[in-house]
Amino acid sequence: MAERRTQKPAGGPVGAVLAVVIGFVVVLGAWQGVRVLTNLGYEPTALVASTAPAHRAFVTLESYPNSYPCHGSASGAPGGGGNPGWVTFCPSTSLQVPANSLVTMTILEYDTATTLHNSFFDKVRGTLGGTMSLNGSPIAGVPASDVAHTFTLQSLPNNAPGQYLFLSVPLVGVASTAPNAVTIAGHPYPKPNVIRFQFRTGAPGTYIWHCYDPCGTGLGGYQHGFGGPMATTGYMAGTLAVVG
Ligand SMILES: [Cu+2]
Repeated sequence: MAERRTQKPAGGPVGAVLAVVIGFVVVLGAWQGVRVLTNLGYEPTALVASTAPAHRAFVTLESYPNSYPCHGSASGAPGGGGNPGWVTFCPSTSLQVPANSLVTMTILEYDTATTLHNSFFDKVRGTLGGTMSLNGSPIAGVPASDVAHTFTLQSLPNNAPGQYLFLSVPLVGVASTAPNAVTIAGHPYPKPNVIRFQFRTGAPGTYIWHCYDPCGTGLGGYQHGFGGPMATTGYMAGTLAVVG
């Protein structure tokens, strides 16, 4: 389980005023988030309607506990590739979206959780409204123990200031007891969690994205889980090309 920070209550009248102000900001923030997600829902109609068609993009990814759905086999046998047991994103980790655009991203999460090493990544960061929707409900974060993978997008070293981009969302795992519900590439999977969020792109450029959940193999201690698929583009790492 992740460590939880507890906050001491501030004492005296200053503390009381501060508490009211903080409470107001929290309520305002929550309202803003819900307002944005009311538009978002499953069809972000209002936000999309206010954005010219040329500047909208929709990206769908899936994440699986193994590689059968999207890695082929060199031997010609059905699916899985060289490491069928590796966790992976599908159908491709090479993404492309238009510059200066509103991107709506949907991720179908079929894997179970592995507790994060770093609870920075259990919060939603850098998306429109600071929120994402989980099966249609807006959330801003989850317990670190609920996370299966993260989708963390960032600039490459030496990107120009107009090409700075950072966002991270926790991809909530399905329950380990969830029954199988679908068959993909001949293999059974549970009903996925549907995660949706939006972000805006700026100037054309190349960006990278990565999972920061220790879902991989190899290494040990606090490095545990950061080898194998976590160290391989096409599995838990990819690129985002923003094109003009
Ligand atoms: Cu992962």
